[in-house]
This record gives sequence, structure tokens and C-alpha cells, in this order.
Amino acid sequence: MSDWCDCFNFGISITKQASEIVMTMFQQHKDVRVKSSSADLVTETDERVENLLISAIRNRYPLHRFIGEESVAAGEHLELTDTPTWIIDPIDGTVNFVHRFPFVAISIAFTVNKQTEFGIVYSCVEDKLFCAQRGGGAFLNGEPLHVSGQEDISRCLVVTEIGAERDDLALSIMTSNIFRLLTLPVHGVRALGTAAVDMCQVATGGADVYYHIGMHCWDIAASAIIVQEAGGVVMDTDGSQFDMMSRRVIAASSLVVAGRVADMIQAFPCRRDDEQPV
Ligand code: LIP
Repeated sequence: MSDWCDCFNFGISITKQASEIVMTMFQQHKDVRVKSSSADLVTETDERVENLLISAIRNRYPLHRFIGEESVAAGEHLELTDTPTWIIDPIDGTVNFVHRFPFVAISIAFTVNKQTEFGIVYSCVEDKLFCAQRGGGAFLNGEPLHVSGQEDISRCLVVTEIGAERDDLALSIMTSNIFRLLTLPVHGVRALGTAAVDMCQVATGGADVYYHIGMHCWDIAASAIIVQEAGGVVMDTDGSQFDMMSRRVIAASSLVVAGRVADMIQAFPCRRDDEQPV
């Protein structure tokens, strides 16, 4: 069990508090701004929630560091160090939030010495709290989670994301990956529009594998430990060790399925999250 329990319990508490803002604004009109592409959006609520989370956590743990999606978007330097660090996506599924598509999540991961100690993903509209502490198992609303253990790729339900990239190369590779899986065939392919909640479906056993190229560390850092603590496998799309800054991930019910997907899919080039700007 993690010895960062106070941070974990505070993380749970502040997540629930922040979700009240998300749910209040969910049905309201939103002023939307575009970031890296027409599919990469931000609202005042994303920024308000991130500011609430960071200020509350910083007040309690003044020496801790933060990697927040909207802080980075505003130009804050992204560097993961050994210092206790909170990796925050204030609203994962912002496009869903703008459209009132009911899959939006607050995602918080906590690392020490670059190792994730706990992850919290709260799917606000569903009122589903996914969480895990390193060595302590994974839970959904307090009930233990375990992956499906599926080892036959042709019997897998696959979850992925189209992401925010809209250049021809990325779209061509993304759609050809889906084509290859569907013609295998797998049982199906799903995308909820939030990487964090997508990936947590593997932890519940409701999906057997999730893969994504182009997401960011804040999208999947929390759900990665949730899948691992549910008995799943998390790796890079090339089959190498998972690296939350690489913007590539496979999370699977078994090493066999993870390896099959790694063999089948192609990645497109992405700048690492921690790559220094040129
Ligand atoms: C989103 C991801 C989702 C992806 C979207 C976007 P955000 O994160 O969770 O998987 O398809 O393009 O990146 O921007 O809503 O926090």
C-alpha cells in the first residue's frame, strides 16, 4: 500500500469538489477556444477546475510540483522530476464536455521519483470513481477491479481514440490501424472521447485492450496505474516499456494481447510531452 495515503485521500476529496463545477457547467453554454487543432478545445471551466485543483493542493503541499494540461498549454515548462508531482487533466474529454456527450473525467496522477504512486479518474456524469494506489489494487466506487485476462485478440473488444490530430499522415495511420483490427477481426472497436475513461474500461474487464497515439501524459498517467493494479499490462505501442511522456500507449488484459496489438498497429511521429521546444 502506498505511504502517500494523505495525498491520495486529499486527491479524492478535491476531485469530488472540483467535479461539482464540471457538473454545474455541463449543461451550460460554454465559450470555447481552439488549441492545437479544431478538435483540441478548451473552455473556461477546464482552466477554472485546474486552478482550483492546483491551488488547493499547493496550499496543502507547498513543495510539490504540478504538470497540468492547461498550465502547459499556457506555456508552463513540462518536466517530470523526482519531486512529488501531481499530473492533472481537469476535464479529460473537453470536446465531449462542449457537446454535452456524457463522458467527461477529472484525471489526477501522483508521482514520486518519477514513479506513479496513485491514480484517480472520476467520470463525472457517470459518477464513477476509478482509483489505484501502487501495490494496493484498483477500485471502481470502492469495488475491486480486475482485467478480463483475455488472450485471444479475435475475442477482444478494443478501445482507442482518434485524438486531436487532423493532418493526413496521422489520420491515415489511425484509420488504417482500425481497419487492420476490424478485418482481423476483433469483436469491436469503441471510443468514448476521453482517454482516461477509455483506458479504465480495460481495468474493469469491460474492454480487453486500449491503444492510443498522440494523447498526453495527463490523459493517461492515472489510468495507467489503475490498469496495472487491476492486473493488466501497460506498454509503449512498439512493445517497449511504458513511458508516459512518449504519447504512445497500449493497455491490455494480457501480455499476449498487448503484444499482438503492438505487432499490428503503426504509430505516427509525435513530439514527446517533455521534449524541449526548438
Ligand atoms: C482528450 C483525450 C481523448 C482524445 C482527445 C483529447 P482532453 O483529452 O482524452 O482521448 O481523443 O483528442 O486529447 O483534451 O479532452 O483533455
